[in-house]
Amino acid sequence: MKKIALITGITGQDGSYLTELLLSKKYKVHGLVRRVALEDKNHRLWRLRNILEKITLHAASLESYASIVKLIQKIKPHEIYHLGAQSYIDYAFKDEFSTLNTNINGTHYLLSAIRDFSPKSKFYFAASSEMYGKVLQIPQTEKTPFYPRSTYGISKVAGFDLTRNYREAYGIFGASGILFNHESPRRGFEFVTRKISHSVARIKFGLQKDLKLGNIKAKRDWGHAKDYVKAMWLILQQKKPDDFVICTGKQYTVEDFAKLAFKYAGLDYRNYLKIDQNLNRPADVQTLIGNCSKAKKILKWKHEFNFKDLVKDMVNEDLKFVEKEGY
Ligand code: GDR
Repeated sequence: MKKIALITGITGQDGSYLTELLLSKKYKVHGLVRRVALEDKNHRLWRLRNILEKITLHAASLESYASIVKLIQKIKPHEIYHLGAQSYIDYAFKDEFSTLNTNINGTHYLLSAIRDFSPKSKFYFAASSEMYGKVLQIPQTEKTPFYPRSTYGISKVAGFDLTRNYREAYGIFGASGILFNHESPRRGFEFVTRKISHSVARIKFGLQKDLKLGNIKAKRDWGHAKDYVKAMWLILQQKKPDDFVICTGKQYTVEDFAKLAFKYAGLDYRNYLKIDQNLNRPADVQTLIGNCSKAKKILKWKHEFNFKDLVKDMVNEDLKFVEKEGY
């Protein structure tokens, strides 16, 4: 019998790569999407356009417990990957209320529905390095205390704790991947790496004059999303549910990313990069770097793409994108 997976956030970067991975492993893949996404396929489902025929999408809402229960009862998934969330940090500052509501309640509704209607379903929670925020330890591991710096980070700590609590209190297979930043050509344009690679391509084709960034001294541990979705799958294939840091263990600044991206396009970043203080966040996460020894040992996971491979992939794909689409 084919394994059945349900993915929330299937239309996003990670959702699309995870779907491709699960299809290659012969899963039957279902996705929870907002009704508007089904009504506006070209715009909202672009990352899934080559595999739409192979998957089943269901209109439901992470804000409605009833719709989640109905879906879980109908599909009876073996594995649930909960990736759906309001995940853009700037927006979390602009709308704290909906970030907290959607992110915390969505996770809680899913866990509660699993406990009451599908207790054998394995549950993956997309936790985040944002939970470490103003870091209390370098590098960060599964044992590092959390110090979130935004409602987004706070909502992820709550989801992480809920997942652990359901595991301990009700025996649910609930596991979290604490994923550090992971990027790709499918990243949304609002995140800094895609903003950089897309702007570089636009500058190269004469569509844009400069690139405005905020805090370019922020340091991140950046990996490729294609590598990271493999870790999600591995986490649910273990005998026992557990939590894992997923990272590369290497750190670069936003400026390093920009410098290299311009270089790959044959441009000198000093001629184009401008600082705009308006892009600074009320509270930013200055430095993140993980240690994923546990994932290496237990999951046998390792990353394939290094920082240079990642920047090159994003710039090359955006050069092709801008040339083809003209924007
Ligand atoms: P992040 O990603 O907040 O780390 O969260 P983002 O790419 O938005 O920011 C990274 C760093 O770059 C600085 N920065 C800018 N950021 C954006 N978006 N735009 C700019 O112009 C800019 N200039 C400088 C930011 O201040 C920040 O320090 C991402 C999200 O995907 C989360 O959902 C996820 O949980 C974490 O990564 C791991």
